[in-house]
Amino acid sequence: MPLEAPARIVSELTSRGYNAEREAVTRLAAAEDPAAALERVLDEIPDDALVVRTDHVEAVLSTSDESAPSRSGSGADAAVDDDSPPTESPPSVSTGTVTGPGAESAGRSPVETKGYSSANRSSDPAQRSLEIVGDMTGQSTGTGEYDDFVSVFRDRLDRLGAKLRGRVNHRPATAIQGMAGGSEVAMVGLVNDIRSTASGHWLIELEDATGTFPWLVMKDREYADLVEELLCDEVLAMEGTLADDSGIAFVDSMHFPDIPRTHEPSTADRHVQAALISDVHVGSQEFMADAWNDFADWLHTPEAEHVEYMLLAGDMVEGVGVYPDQDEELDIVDIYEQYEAFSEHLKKIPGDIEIVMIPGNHDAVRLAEPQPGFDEVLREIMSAHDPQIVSNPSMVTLEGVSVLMYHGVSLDEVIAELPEEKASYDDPHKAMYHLLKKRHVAPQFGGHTRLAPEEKDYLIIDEVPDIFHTGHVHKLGFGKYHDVLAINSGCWQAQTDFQKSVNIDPDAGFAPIVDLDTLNVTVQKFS
Ligand code: D5M
Ligand code: FE
Ligand code: ZN
Repeated sequence: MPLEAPARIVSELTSRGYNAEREAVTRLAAAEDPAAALERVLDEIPDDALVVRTDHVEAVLSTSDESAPSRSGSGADAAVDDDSPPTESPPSVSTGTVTGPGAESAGRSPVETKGYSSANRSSDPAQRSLEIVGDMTGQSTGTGEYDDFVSVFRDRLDRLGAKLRGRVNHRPATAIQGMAGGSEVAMVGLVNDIRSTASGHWLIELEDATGTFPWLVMKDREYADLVEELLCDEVLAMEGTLADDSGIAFVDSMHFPDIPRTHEPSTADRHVQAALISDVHVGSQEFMADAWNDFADWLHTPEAEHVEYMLLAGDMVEGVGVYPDQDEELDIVDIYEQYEAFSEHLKKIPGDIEIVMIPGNHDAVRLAEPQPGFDEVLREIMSAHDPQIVSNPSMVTLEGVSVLMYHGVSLDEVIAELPEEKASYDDPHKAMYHLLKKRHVAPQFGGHTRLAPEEKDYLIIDEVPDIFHTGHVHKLGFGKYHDVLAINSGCWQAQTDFQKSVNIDPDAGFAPIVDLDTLNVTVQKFS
């Protein structure tokens, strides 16, 4: 087996029971004869060593002719000296206010070719900071009883309502009914029902802890356009004028919990990057192993030296029985074997990259959201790379930059319910903007998105994140909403028969890379 490519070296080492430092792998890849060098390293490594370290490799290379990295002809050179994997713009990528792939290839400084000295590597683990802020794993109290539904909606109304109550002079639903016709009124509530009237106006029923009250949006008012964005069960405030009989109010304005325009994102103090990916789907016949291996190889090159974090937003494996007839497209039919295979692919990622992962709807955790992180058995299977395994959704902070990770099942719903120009599969980040505006990752209950009622609503976007990362729709798109960077990562699965039947053309084999010091995004393509 040729061993020029770092990913193959990692596979070889892990198959023999070793993890390896990133630099150790890079040096092996650069040796004159990587396979021979690897054998010698394994011969000479202490018996109790579990990790192949750079000094193990150095010791071997410095006592042999293999010390000089070969500068021509070898595959390792191709991986390092070439102008990196192609970085072209996927058709659906919106560059928005973010540095797009085009800008990246034009303005990028030359690829580092100074050799393999560790001085060129930025990763000093001591400088890292990764904090898990929100993870509901182990916190689930839900029993699925009626009371849980009452408490989760009460919590939602309380906490999202708190973001609105200072902005309007609100009254409870029951108090509004008793006010004089013609009064100016306001209410904070959950959207209970949205109906169009025979004359083309909109009737929106809001519910609070005291009861419900109907609000009428006239079709010619400027706010009529916003009605198309509303989802049942979201929390908002309405202001308006009571009708003469006080039985209904005419809407003058609508207010959403939203991201304050004053939000200023935090950034890292040094140049450090994170790869944001999702939807690997190992076990599917369409899993793109070659693209994944190219990605893993690239992470071992100096061009990727600043990539110190990798966030995986769900659908690690294809799963079993997720959709009808899915078994016809499975490459691995056993769910545990799928995770074993995924784990092998994960091991190819440099060992010094910090990984955080949340589950998705194809993963072997409960389907209803919030989804707790993987159980002990699966954690054990995936333990080699020591990833942080947290719930869907979760908030993590990377060197001061907060990232809300959510798999994204509700995006299907947002895209289905909203008009094309406001949310579409081609611009998945715009669908994400609506979740940010509603400050909730899955507002609508009872549709596609299965929700598990808990005492607390874990799906509320309580703190404003600096980055919002989702996946699921297998489309790449990113942009900024009130200075929050929204990124929907693509996938590592080629088009499935189902996707073909509904004309979904996935963005497969792309890795968006975020500069944590500037929140600029570049896209690496591996397919
Ligand atoms: O979802 C990938 C995307 O494709 C997401 O937008 C849902 C959609 N999808 C895929 N298969 C189906 C079926 N069988 N029914 C409905 N929607 C589907 P993923 O979570 O990766 O399957
Ligand atoms: Fe997926
Ligand atoms: Zn999914």
